[in-house]
Amino acid sequence: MEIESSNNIPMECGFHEVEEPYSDHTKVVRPKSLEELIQELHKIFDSDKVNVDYVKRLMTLYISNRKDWKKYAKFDPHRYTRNLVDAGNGKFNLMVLCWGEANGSSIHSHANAHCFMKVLDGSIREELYDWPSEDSTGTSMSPRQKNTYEKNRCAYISDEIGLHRVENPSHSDKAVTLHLYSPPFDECESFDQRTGHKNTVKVTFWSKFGKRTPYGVCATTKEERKNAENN
Ligand code: CSS
Ligand code: FE2
Repeated sequence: MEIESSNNIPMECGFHEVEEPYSDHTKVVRPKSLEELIQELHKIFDSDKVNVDYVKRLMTLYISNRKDWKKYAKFDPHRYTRNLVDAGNGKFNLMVLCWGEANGSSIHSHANAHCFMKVLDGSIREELYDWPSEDSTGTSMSPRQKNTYEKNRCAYISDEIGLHRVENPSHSDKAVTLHLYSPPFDECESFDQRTGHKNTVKVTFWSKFGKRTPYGVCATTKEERKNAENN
């Protein structure tokens, strides 16, 4: 008769190396919904160290389902909109960006934040640029790389990688993207492609948590609110 023994269960030893959670991007589990994705993001960003590959993989694995995000998909006929989905306990902002046919951004930086961009619908074209140097002042900027991201793909950029311009290349279809910025920011720099000159610009929300932001109240920070009141 065989006696079941617990000897084959590895003993917890006080000195073995404990792997940091959320550090191995080959072990990411697919989130079944946007809600599950958000729950995971909260856990990951609870820690101060964030593994970029892990977050990118997690966002890629979520299979876009319109039902999950349609309440955030609010379009403006003239330009792309930014719609806040989750304020990430102050650690990150998660938002849905809605790009009408042929809508695009300016060339811009990301305020020292990590920027993850997942395509929820349509496709997105990105042009990557180097930061203009002192000697290049007054000359036009040309892209060093062009990427196209199809539905469910996830891109990543930071100020260390460079600047970019993002656009919906389609003249017949809309595009929707999910962006995570950590830490959150409310202004960034926008560049004039012809001269490389930059301006600081405020970024605002078209809606928050599915509700259209009332005029003059799109501010998230105290200072932003004060500015809005003074304008
Ligand atoms: N950074 C732009 C979108 S392209 S990543 C924005 O937040 O409006
Ligand atoms: Fe961007």
